[in-house]
Formats: sequence, structure tokens, C-alpha cells
Amino acid sequence: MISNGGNEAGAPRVGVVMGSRSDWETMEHASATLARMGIVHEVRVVSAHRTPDLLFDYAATARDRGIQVIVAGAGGAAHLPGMLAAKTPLPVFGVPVQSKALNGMDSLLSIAQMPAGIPVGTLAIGRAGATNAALLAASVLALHDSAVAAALDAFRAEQTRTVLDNPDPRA
Ligand code: RP5
Repeated sequence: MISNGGNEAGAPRVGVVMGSRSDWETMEHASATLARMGIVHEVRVVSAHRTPDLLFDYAATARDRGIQVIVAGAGGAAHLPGMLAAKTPLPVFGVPVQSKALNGMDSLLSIAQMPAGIPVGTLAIGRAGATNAALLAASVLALHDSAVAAALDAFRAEQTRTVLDNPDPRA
């Protein structure tokens, strides 16, 4: 069984990528959630529009580098998750970043409306989406990693306990 965190070589197993440094405010929640699960991951700015060659290279080499899941966040004309998915068979979870002009509806539709054959698992706009993309990545890894499965179980149990222990919203 693979141990908690990295693969056998200790390399990152999840790639957290985003279209701009300005997306970090959202995507840091994906990174923090992965860290909480003890999952070794890398964080990179890869722009579909400003660095298209880097995007192709990142996606084309990700699997051979040991990456097993990609979490990709972008805003506006958010082509990053879809183009990554076009270049790699790895599961790609897309996070629509809340844009200034259209509140993230543009990001959401850009990421969700993929043509049949190239899937992107699309999450909610913003922080919830970033957190849940990381939890889904953990769920994928947990299928073959008992330590990640245990971390995920512990996270969910603590979340449930926190709600049950605080029933009065005024307290
Ligand atoms: C997208 O354009 C990025 O994902 C970002 O959400 C948006 C704006 O980028 P900046 O102009 O802030 O760099 O590619």
C-alpha cells in the first residue's frame, strides 16, 4: 500500500495549477486541504492564454512525473482546466475562480461546458470549489492509499463532530 503523501519516490501526486497568481487567494484552499490530508502536491501558475506552450508541456508530462490528479483553477475565459484535460488522461477537477466582471459565472460555464469525450469535473465557484476539488482528489488517491483514506475519514468525522457539538448558532 502506498504510504501517506507522496508516491514511492516522494514526488508530488497532485498538481494544483492556476491561470494567474491572482487565483492563489482561491486556490490556496485547495493546497491547504491537500496538506491537511498529508498529500504531497505541487503548486504552479500555468496560463492557458499567456503561457500556452507551458500548459501543453505541463499536461503532457504530468503522468510520467507521478502526478495522479490535477486540480485546476481559472477565472473569466477559463480554458485552463479543459485544455489540461485535452492533453492528459489524468482526472482534472476544475475550480471556477470568482471573476470581477461576472462573479464567476463566466468561469463556471467555461469550465463546465466541455464537449463529450474530454471531461473536467467542475466544482463550485470560489473557495468551496477549491476545497472540494482537493477533497475529491483525496478521494481518488484514497482508493489505493489507506493512509489518505484514513485522513479523509478523520476529516469528515471531525467536521460532523464540530456541527453536532455546536447546535446553537448564537453561541
Ligand atoms: C485567468 O484570468 C486567470 O485564471 C485569472 O482568474 C484571470 C485574471 O488573471 P489576471 O489578469 O489577474 O492575471 O486567466
